[in-house]
Amino acid sequence: MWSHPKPTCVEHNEWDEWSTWSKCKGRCNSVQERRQRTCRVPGRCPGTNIQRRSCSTTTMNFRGITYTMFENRKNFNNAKLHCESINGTLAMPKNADITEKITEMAQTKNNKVYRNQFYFGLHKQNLREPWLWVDGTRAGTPLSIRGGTRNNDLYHNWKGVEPNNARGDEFCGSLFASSGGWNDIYCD
Ligand SMILES: [Ca+2]
Repeated sequence: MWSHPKPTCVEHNEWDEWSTWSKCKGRCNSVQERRQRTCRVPGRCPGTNIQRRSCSTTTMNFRGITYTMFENRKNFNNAKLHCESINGTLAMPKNADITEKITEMAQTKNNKVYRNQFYFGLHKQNLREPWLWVDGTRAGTPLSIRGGTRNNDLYHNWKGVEPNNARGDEFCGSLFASSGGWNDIYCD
């Protein structure tokens, strides 16, 4: 017996390769990134030359907790309210393992977010008050901090000279996507 081989097909078109994805741009819940490609021979390029996709969220499960990273900018209070509206809280990385996982999540998608920092569940009322997690428990501060209350036996991951209160009203915690280090930053 003999039968014909099956065909092998190649799709002919004249598209160049896709560009890399752009930076995330947009407002509120419509932040998008895009990529594009060019057609070498007009009329021989089926499909679209621009693709867009949402930048909105990245999700991860770790030790029974679901962490979601939102890439749409919000001030601290609105970020906190948003987490509460989906029956959660701002993330509280109370040990190195969680900090590491959250940092991985921040890096998987991009380093494209505004100033490459994410709010998480750490804040203080004013200069003299201690750093608190959003569940009301205390977080650590380094020995070198001026003012405030020192809690050196508690875990912290402040980066370098942080918390430095550089702007005078840096009472909310943010995480550098690049390193996982913490920074004190303004809340609005
Ligand atoms: Ca700072």
